[in-house]
This record gives sequence, C-alpha cells and structure tokens, in this order.
Amino acid sequence: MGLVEYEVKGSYAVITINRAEALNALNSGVLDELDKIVDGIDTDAVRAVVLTGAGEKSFVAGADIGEMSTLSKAEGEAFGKKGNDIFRKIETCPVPFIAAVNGFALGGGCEIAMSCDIRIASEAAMFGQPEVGLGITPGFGGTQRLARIVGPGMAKQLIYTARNIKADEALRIGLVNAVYPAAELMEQAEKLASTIAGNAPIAVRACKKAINEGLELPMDEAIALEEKLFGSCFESEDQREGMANFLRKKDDPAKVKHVDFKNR
Ligand code: CO8
Repeated sequence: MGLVEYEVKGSYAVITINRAEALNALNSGVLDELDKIVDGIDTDAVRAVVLTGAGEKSFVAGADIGEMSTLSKAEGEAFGKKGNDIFRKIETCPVPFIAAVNGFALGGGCEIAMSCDIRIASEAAMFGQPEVGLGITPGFGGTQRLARIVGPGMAKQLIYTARNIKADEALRIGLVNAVYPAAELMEQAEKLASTIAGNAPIAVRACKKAINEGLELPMDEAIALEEKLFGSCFESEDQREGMANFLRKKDDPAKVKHVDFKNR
C-alpha cells in the first residue's frame, strides 16, 4: 500500500490519502505521490474523481507539522508552492473532483478539499484553518479559496480565530454541499461521481472550465468565454446523439433511451 491509493471504478476513480496513523497529514511523500497520481489520470476514460482519506477519523489533518517545524523562510515558501502546485492541478484538472470529507479537514486538509469542485461530508467531519495558532498563515491556498467559497467576512473570522467548525456549520456557510451519516458518505460520493460520469464528458469539462475561469473575469469576458465553450460542444457525436435522443421522444416516448456518451 502506498501513501496515496488510486482505484479506477469504471468511468470514475477514487483517490485515497493513505496515512491514517498520522490522520492523513500531508508530508512530502504524500504530496509527491498525489502529484504523480493526478498527473497520471486518464481524463479521457475517467470522468470524475472522488478524493477521500483512509480510516474513520480523518480526511486530512493538515500539512505535516513535524516536517514543517524546522523550515527556513525559503523552505517554507517552497513547501507552500509544492502544495499549491498540486492543488492547482486538481482545481484545473479537466474532470470534476469530489471531496468526500470523512473526518478532520484541517489546514491543508480543508485546503485540498477546497481545491475540489464539490465537497460533501460525513456528520463527523470537522473543518478549520488552525494555522495562526501555529504561528503561520494558511499556505496551500486557504486565504484565497476559503474567501471565494464562503465570502471574505466569514473566511476572515474562521482564519483569524483558528476555530474549527463541525459539518452542520460547514453546510450552513456553504463550505460543503451535503452532510451524510459516516456509513453512507462514500456511497453518496460515488453515486455523485457516477451521475456526473454518465453525462456528456466534453460538456462537463467545458462547464468546469467556464465556471472556474469565468469567475476570474469581468462579466462581458466571462460570457464570451461561455459562448466559446458552448460552441465547442457542437458537431460532437455526443451533442448530436444527446439532442437526437430528446427529439425522438416527440415521435414516441418509448424511444427515449439512456445515452451512452462516447466522449467524442
Ligand atoms: N501533522 C503531523 N502529524 C499529525 C498531524 C499533522 N497535521 N495531525 C495529526 N498528526 C498525528 C499526531 O501527531 C499523532 O501521531 P502520533 O500517534 O505519532 O503521536 C497522530 O496523528 C494522531 O493524532 P492525535 O493523537 O493528535 O489525535 P487526536 O484525536 O488527539 O487529535 C487532531 C486529532 C485534533 C486533528 C490533532 O491531531 C491535531 O490538532 N492535529 C493538527 C491539526 C492542524 O493543526 N492542522 C493544520 C496544520 S498546518 C497546515 O496544514 C498548513 C497548510 C499549509 C502549509 C504551508 C507550508 C508552508
């Protein structure tokens, strides 16, 4: 067993951070393996990815404090960049990532969850950015992504106080989309991944790009980006078959079938 596990389950995959003895804390070894796995995802075949942590207690309890404790300023900055580069790969990976948060999601754990497209959590999940209590800032994108997800006021309160919040509060502030009993979390995450994977992959990928890149642009440019991506879906086999399938319903509702999208 490696520090990070990767399992392809048909049209989606599951990545598991596998360092349960340290509550899945992110050390350099975990980050290096994760980087290789994300680089190696076959984004033609895999249409959604679930990211979770091994064991029943923790998703990811942050960056490894032992490893960080003796870093110089330059090394600290380099370690921040190492994490940021990988999390950015997840954020910009063409296929959607779902974080299945099964316990502690603190510091770098909250940050890796926020680099995913969608977060769902178990009732036992706990979120927080405890860094200022350790004498550092969030360093894997927390100051930026938390503010974008829950708004600057709430992000500042959580970051300045270093207060951890439970799953119900994370749901209330919009940090997660849904909360499930622990025993149901993976089933729900995989069901969500499977639903996404059943839709037209070219279109899903274009939606991810349009939302992520559009949010960084003024509205006129964002709308123009959407137009380009919308146009890019046409003349694909999937667009023709998806629409033809709908139109067949007009002749005979019995003719509507599940479309087996081909990703072309
Ligand atoms: N780093 C290293 N080891 C950890 C970490 C961590 N973040 N979290 C837990 N562990 C280890 C513990 O040391 C312990 O190991 P051992 O058994 O060898 O003593 C084992 O995991 C189990 O942990 P506990 O015994 O502490 O379990 P508890 O149930 O008592 O407590 C907690 C669970 C509350 C999650 C507790 O472990 C804790 O507070 N952990 C630290 C959480 C934290 O502060 N995370 C943020 C770290 S900072 C960060 O992520 C910054 C990201 C950006 C970095 C940028 C780099 C420059």
